[in-house]
Amino acid sequence: MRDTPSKRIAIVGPGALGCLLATALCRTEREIWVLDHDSRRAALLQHSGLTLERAGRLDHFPVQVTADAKLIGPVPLVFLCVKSPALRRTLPTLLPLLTKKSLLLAWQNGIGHLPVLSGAKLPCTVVLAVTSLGANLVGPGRVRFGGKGATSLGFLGAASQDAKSALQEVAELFRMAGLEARVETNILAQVWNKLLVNVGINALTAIHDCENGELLRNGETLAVLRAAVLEAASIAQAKGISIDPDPVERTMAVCQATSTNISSMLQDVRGKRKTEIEGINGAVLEEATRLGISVPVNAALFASIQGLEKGYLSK
Ligand code: KPL
Repeated sequence: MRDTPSKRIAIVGPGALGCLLATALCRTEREIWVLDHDSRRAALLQHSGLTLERAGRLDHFPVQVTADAKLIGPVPLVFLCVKSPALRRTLPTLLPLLTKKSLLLAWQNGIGHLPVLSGAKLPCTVVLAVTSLGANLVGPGRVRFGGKGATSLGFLGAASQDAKSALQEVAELFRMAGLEARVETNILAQVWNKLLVNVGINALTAIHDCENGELLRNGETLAVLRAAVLEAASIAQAKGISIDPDPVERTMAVCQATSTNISSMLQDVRGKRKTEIEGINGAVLEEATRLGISVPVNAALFASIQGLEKGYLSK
């Protein structure tokens, strides 16, 4: 028998992170539904389920997968795991899932999604989820664990007392699923802390077609990583955002912790998809231009990825 809808969680987008979170949450007694805009893939995953590869082990998880949000219906918890370029077209399709009591957790990298979410007239409460978990999609519905990482959760805008209690329960649910999670009052600082990591890792791994850990083993890439992160940190400081100290060391630590991971941007480039570059190095460049600060390394990384995208998207 199916659980009541109040136990249902909808995960939007069966990409690497969406699949990883779905498989982790299958360990709780919640009913996991995956919403996929691609109805053929949805039918395939509904039939074959999701597979997690971790430490040489394969675990299989049957989940409900559909392309029709109405089949899922209103749920208390929605994980929005599509990449930021797909956000605008995805938000209107979520309306059947959302009520004023729903929490919508947005997992996008960078900062490009913030104005889109703030400007969307959604009936629910929006939560930003910032994670350094690593995940690689190795086939439809098949995800390889790419490294442990903590997740920070915090509200995009004002939140009611009920929403605050619901978010504490989400953090508890994460712990039950074996994931590290905490609720933050200043989530914007965490968004920028993560942005700085993505600024240093994502474009460089995509340009050099290498695993995250490789950036540490090459003097040249390490110098670019350092310069890009320091430029972005200077923008955060100019904006009065209280990022954590030592952003370069933190970025290097993430490279180490996810050393065999293929960054999400490299996965996108290999899959010939639009990347999140506009919301990462592109957003740093945009903020810098507004502030009249020069960020040549971020500008060069932005231009290189746009060049790669142009090569395969125009075909
Ligand atoms: O967030 C990531 C990504 O690939 O987008 C990191 C943390 C760099 C892991 O690969």
